[in-house]
Amino acid sequence: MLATAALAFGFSGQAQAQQNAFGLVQQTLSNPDNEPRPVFPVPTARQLKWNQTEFYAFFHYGMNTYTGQEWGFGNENVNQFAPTGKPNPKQWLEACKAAGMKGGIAVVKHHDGFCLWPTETTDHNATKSSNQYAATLNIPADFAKAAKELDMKYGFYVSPWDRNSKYYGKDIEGKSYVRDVFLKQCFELAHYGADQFEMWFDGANGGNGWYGGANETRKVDQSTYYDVPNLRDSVHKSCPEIILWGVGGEARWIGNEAGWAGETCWSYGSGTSGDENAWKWNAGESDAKATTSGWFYHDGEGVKSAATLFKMYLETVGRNATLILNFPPNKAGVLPDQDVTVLRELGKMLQARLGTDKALTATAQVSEQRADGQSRTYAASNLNDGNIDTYWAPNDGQKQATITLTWSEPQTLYYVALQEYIQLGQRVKSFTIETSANGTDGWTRQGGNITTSTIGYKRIIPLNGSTSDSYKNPVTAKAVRITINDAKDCPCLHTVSVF
Ligand code: FUL
Repeated sequence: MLATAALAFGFSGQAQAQQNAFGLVQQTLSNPDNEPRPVFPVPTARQLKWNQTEFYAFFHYGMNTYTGQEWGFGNENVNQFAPTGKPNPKQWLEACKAAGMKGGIAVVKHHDGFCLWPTETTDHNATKSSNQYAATLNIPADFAKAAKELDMKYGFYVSPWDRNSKYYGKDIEGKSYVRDVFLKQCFELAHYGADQFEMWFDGANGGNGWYGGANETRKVDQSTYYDVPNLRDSVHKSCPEIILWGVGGEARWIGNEAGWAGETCWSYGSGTSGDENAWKWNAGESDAKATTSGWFYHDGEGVKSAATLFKMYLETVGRNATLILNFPPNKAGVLPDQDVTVLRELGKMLQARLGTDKALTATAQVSEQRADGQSRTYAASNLNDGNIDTYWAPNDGQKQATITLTWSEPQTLYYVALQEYIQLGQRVKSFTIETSANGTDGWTRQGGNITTSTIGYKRIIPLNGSTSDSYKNPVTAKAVRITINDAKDCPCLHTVSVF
């Protein structure tokens, strides 16, 4: 007798389990869409969505804004938190939206343990300050509301390390810091919006602090202390799309705070380049300061130029990392005018340089495309149809390929951007970009000495080979050719853009 049972599989439709004539169970994987086999690791749905946020803001605001510290000790008097105006998260986010950012993360508790919302977990919080704007302050509520109004993504930075709490690293009086303070704070924050995209858990950990007056040094083992698996599962129940960054283990620190990722950058492993052979998806996020001194606002704070920030963008978002760029609100709880101006300039620069995709008007051709499936094709035109859900791929095992975009008239070109269909894994290991003035021959390699190895979620190559001076000496060409020289398996790209 033949028994059939359908099993749900993540990728290629269904697996059929069948008993053969000898009574043994055979499994055949049906793949009606003829999709390429995945190259593991692959991102979870929430990791993919998080990656699509690309460029977002960081706002360091809190007790340190008023004490001039970067790492408060935890012994501050709550009255030192003294805004000179009503803190206005909508103004922060609005200014960053003008720069093309898609969201923001607000620091609502830094290492000093001072919380910017009415929490049940500690009296070291803003609402205990006698300042007129503090009593009713609730940054998470206002921030979430503003983000929704502006159609931006949002999330919170809550420091695991707490230099104020007497329970930190020491379970006393029947209380546990992790259970009764930290996890509770995370759950309180989770309730400020089910659609949060990231919760930021800094790695700075243990050391000296006030700790309720003990004034000593306490160390914890961060790999076990914070009960991360429990935290992750519980927060995901309220906020299914949230990525728990850093200590949370769902996205990684890019390894520097200077706003650059490696030219080679794998979405697994650690550091600036990742590790081609690591087993767990762990895409990079680059955290960088847009201003000239601290993460928090300090008197005399300057701001970097739009040109410097544009370079950072190319070296992070353009190298398969996300960019979280810090703009610290000042003592009045708003972004200073100079920051707002630079953000506007940056937005204009991004729009002028990377805003109009010339690939959309080109004809795309490829060296090979795999056979159509029932509801998918793998045609070259999927690369420039403006749709991130369609992709091109050659046959399984085919690790070399070319993609050519041709225009009927010569084009002035500065950048090429490539995007892999990472749902099936990060695959490309080496590629080259060439242009042709007449569209058929005289192919010239572009991109100077830039290492054109990985692509990943997104790679942007300035054709003149310079990230610091990329909008200079454009190429005039009727065709662009991308050659994939090597990949882990057949390459799968959903978009080629040319600017
Ligand atoms: C670091 C922290 O120690 C800094 O104060 C800041 O918050 C930065 C973004 O992360 O590790």
